[in-house]
Amino acid sequence: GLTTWNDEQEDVATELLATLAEEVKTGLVKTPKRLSSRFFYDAQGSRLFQEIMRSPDYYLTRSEYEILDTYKSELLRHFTENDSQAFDLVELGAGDGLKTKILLRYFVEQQARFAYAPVDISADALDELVGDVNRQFPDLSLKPQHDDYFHSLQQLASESDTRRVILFLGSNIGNFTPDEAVDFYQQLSDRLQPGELVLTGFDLQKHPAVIHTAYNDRDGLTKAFNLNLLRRINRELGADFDLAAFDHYESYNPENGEARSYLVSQKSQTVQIGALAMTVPFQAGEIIHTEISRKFTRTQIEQLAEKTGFVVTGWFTDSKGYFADVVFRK
Ligand code: AVJ
Repeated sequence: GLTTWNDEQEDVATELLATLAEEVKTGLVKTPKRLSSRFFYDAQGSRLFQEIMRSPDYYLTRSEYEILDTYKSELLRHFTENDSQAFDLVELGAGDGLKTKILLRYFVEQQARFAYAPVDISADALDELVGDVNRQFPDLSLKPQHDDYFHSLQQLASESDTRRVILFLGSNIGNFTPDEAVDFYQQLSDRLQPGELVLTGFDLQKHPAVIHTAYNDRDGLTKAFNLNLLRRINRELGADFDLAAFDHYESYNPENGEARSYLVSQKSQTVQIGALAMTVPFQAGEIIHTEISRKFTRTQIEQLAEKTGFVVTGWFTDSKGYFADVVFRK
């Protein structure tokens, strides 16, 4: 019933808070200091990310939007195996689902037989998405899940009566290290049955300046998004980070395709983290590494599929060739 569902959601929230504490405790004593980007998405962080997606400098969302809109009918043919088969659309890291709604609308219009199962680490983003999808597509069957990728993968049954199509859009894959990415697809591969699919949005390597600007936008949205992590730690762990004493810095290394976000301490200072009884010293100019956003080559993507037991059966790019949505078939 509803109570059970709410209890489960609360357990997830409690668990996420525990992992934030753990992350802060271990990450801020490392050299260099680090925090994980998975904690960006509290209510305010999710809102800031929505603003980033509308920024003229953050090309990723527009590129992927163009791809999904252009190739929605071809994607549906992939998803139904050309045979109007029923399927479950499981979306990992659904966020506000803006791009996915292009597909949902078209699939509903085409009377495809499918259910939508969005998974997201942000309860706020998920609530909004569920309300929105219910209003726009009242007849669509919805199975939302508040969780992180790791747990949701573990919950993915190794057998299902309905064909599953996993969506992992928006270059969320970019947050993984190369090893984590292999591990992620390996776990998916282990749980999917032959013929089941994964559609992933990969940001492609391109002129380094284009990438650098996307994470250093003119309106300071990425900066605010990055700094919000400190505000969250202040609120949830009783810390006293002075946000004005930290700056945002982005690096892009075109040799390995890694964009990295950092917070930079503007002065020598000490931060107290009440809930952890912890004192964290910062030197002037010292950094906290907060995010990796990896960019891929086509060869890397094909190798990733091959290494983890998938076959690339679809490759869709936008008109600028900035981004690719790629179908992996188990
Ligand atoms: C949501 C992980 C795809 O890495 O591009 C946007 C998050 N970080 N601006 C990305 C983000 C800074 C975004 N992902």
